[in-house]
Amino acid sequence: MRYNQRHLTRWPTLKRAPQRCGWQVLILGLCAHGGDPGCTEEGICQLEFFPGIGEIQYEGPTSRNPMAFRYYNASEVVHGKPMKEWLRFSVAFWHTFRGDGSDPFGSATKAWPWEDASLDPMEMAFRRIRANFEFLRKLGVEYWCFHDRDIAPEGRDLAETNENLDKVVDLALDLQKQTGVRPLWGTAQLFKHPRYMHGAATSPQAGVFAYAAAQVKKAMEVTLRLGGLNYVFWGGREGYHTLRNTHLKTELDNLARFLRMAADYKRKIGFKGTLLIEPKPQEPTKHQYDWDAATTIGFLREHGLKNDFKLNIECNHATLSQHSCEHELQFSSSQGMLGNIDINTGDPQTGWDTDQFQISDPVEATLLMAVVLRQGGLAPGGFNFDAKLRRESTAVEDLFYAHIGGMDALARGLRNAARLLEQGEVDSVIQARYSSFDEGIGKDIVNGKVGFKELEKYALSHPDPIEDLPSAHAEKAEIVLSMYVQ
Ligand code: XLS
Ligand code: NI
Ligand code: NI
Repeated sequence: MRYNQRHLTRWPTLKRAPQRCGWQVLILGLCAHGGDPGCTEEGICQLEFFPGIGEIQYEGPTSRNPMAFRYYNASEVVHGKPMKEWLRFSVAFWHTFRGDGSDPFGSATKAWPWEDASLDPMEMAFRRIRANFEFLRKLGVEYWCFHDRDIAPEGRDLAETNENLDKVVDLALDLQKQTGVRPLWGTAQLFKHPRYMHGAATSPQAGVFAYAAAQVKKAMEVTLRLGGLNYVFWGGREGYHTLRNTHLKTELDNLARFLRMAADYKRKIGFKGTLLIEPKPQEPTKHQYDWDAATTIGFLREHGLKNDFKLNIECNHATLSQHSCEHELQFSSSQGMLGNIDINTGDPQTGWDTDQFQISDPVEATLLMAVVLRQGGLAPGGFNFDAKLRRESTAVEDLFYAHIGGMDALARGLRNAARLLEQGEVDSVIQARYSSFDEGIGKDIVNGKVGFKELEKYALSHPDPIEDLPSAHAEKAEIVLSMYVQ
């Protein structure tokens, strides 16, 4: 999008006189790749995409400053670890640096200062990468997530596309070295290009399967090169529009073949990160095979892939599949399969993947963080903000407000969840409810000492259990929870 007058007035970055900018010279002063106009050879930085915004500070819960953290204090130890280790926040490159506000009913609304349609696509790619690292540094976030195609443009053929990706990755690697930032995960975009209209790994065309495999191979290699900690598979087109033209079993078997090849290749190149599958029930397809956590784990078990993959649970996908995010986390965690969270929220009135920042629901944040604390954290996974601004939020400050709000909500949830676990009150309510399995016949059931015959004998010789069936105290349990939500 062309840099228009309105934004030049508001963000006069490109018109400012060059200035020395300390540490930013390191970040923004790299000129080695593609002749980016961002700086001179003397390391004078001309490009700053978020001028006037410094590093975001922690000011505590009484602060009235929306540009400060009220709950997130990166180094503060909560429940035995610094907050940043529990939370491991990541910025999603596609939403933050490629999101333009367009939707199926309207065109782009944002005119971000790094976009300049007069530049060649590779120069544009370099500018976005620089903007990403400036944003991460100012926000105090140490991880980022990307799709291959949102960081680098496609070339004339796959070979040129791979070269483009390598050049952008070279720049990202330089900037990473200076900042210590790493990818939380990388992924291949197998849903946007029309070649994937029938699916990628589940396409009825073998050539498309092969192309998708080549794309994932390359995306895994660059994720490894960048020191990425995980690699994600989201099957945006792995599903169907109608069963009238779909061979369900062939598609599912091919999906399993594809994932097995990916796991084999991971071992071959020595990528130590976790492979993650991100369930989503529908959108863009009517039915996606990785419907929810239970379906996905069942599929992995069926195909002997359970030890090679974990899940990346996205909250808005959880609600699209008619679950709560807490349910999806608890279910995955109970199977030892919770690897990462794409943190966002949906809108109950809208009913699609609105990918909103979860800013104002401390109850949900507390419940999610309780699952994470109970399993001892998410590492090497973390919380990726797979979330975008509303279409009408068009100022660059909004990118900061959104992420600050999202980070603070989870930090608040973390503080609450830590108290909740440390006091043990909620857990003891649950434990008490199942205490009949700790002794007597309950213990025998758990230990496999009895079968139907022994249980019938027990039932015939004991009073009907209805006589002392305890209350579930559901409302009391909610009151106890509410005592911990601050
Ligand atoms: C879309 C997905 C996508 C994945 C990465 O709904 O959430 O953004 O996280 O491909
Ligand atoms: Ni996601
Ligand atoms: Ni999503």
